[in-house]
Amino acid sequence: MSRLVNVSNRVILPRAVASAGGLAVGINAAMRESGGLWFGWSGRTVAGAVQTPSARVVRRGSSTYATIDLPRKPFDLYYNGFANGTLWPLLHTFLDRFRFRHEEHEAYLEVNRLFALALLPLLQPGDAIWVHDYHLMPLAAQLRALGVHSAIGFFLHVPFPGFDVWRALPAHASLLRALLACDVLGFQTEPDRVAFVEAVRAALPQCRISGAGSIEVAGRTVLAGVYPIGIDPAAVQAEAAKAAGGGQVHDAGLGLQGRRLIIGVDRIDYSKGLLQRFEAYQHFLETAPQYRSAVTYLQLAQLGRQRVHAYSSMRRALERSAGSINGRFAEVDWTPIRYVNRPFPHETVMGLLRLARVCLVTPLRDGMNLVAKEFIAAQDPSDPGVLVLSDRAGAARELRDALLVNPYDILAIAQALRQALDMPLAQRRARHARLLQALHRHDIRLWQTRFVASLRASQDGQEATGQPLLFAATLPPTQRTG
Ligand code: ADQ
Repeated sequence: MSRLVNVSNRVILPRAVASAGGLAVGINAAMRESGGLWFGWSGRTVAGAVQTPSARVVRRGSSTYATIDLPRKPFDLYYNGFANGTLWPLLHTFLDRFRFRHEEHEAYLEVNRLFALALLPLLQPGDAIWVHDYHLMPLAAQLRALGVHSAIGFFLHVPFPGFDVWRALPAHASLLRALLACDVLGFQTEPDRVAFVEAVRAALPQCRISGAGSIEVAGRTVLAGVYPIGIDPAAVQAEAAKAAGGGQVHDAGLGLQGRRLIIGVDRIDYSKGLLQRFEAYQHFLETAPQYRSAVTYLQLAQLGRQRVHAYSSMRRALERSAGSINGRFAEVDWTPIRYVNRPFPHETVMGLLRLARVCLVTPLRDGMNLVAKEFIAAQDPSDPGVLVLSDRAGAARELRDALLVNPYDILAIAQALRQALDMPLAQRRARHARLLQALHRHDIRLWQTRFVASLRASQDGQEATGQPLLFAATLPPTQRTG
């Protein structure tokens, strides 16, 4: 079987200090499944003139990790500028945070070219190349320009917006054209795939689009499919149970002193709806005083992208909000909200999720959201907690038995929080059992095997298997009860 080559902006070596980020979780799982090569940035930048970096290669078991350092100035314009100042807000439909600067766009193309040049000598004939996420949209086209004929797939971990939003990007057509240098394009949900295909239809009229998700461009066929990312429920369950049995998580449990734990676990990002969530918690404490002193809200919020202004100002706003909630409601023996910026090992986070009676996952927009899935898997099935989930997260399409909320609706979140805390055990168990089934139906293994099968099928010129998955995808996003 041909070798799988994963490419992402950042490579995380196994057993590196825990890093928050769904992409790393996903690629690690893909590497465990099939071995192969993972290529990307090392996390280091270097001063001086731009030149083609050469990769540092490390082997661990059946996997090889190849990392490159990147020149500081273009890296900053590429990563903090175009990737996270332009594409991230655009793809999440936050046009008010979107900006476009020509020099950042040029640096983005330049860094993608450096990726392609550094990857080229590592490639072997017959490799299947899987490129991850919005940082590397032009990479396939750059590789083709260097003469690479291997099968190339691209998976977008974040949403794809409607064309009216996408076209705000001056380079919208050229980026679409670059993506069509791939053989397979993967999306988290059917609406993301449809939005992408519609953007191609509108911006590139020379492409022919068939109902089955094939796009014909210059005599080639590109498959646009849906591959919702999942987790390994059994592994999370085991990790959570182990972590809850001792150490830090056990101590945290004792520290609750019988109070029920409400938890949130996110990277600090305006897309995660943290400010609205804090406001909803404040409203909950105001309007349901009987819960004061009876609950503790723990929010793990890992810092990142601090060189992007929107992120540093979000951090300050969250500190102010948590401080003001505590100032207003705290008692000498009760802290309403514990807001923690420190990263924790994955196992500890899973253990804390298991301790919680309610998990608040309320992004304003999210490609999938793995925390929602991890929370379900981490629960004790005999006494499970309740998930309050944004209907604007990709995960809401599968996790219909969560309490679904509009993340902008503060009152609805506060109301769902009360409903979750009051939910009888029988209902919690029934919902949890159905949610767990949904996790097993679309786990991480299926994500990786379906995508790789599509990629290899395109390599063999066979019909690929990226048809949309129709779970609860067609149901309206209303809340179920019972
Ligand atoms: P992210 O936006 O990073 O991922 P998410 O899917 O929730 O979001 O994954 C975060 C991961 O990091 C989870 O495994 C979580 O446990 C971990 N994590 C988060 N905060 C942490 C903390 N404070 N300490 C330790 N670990 C923490 C992107 C997209 C998502 C998509 C994933 C995967 O934005 O929509 O689900 O990729 O495709």
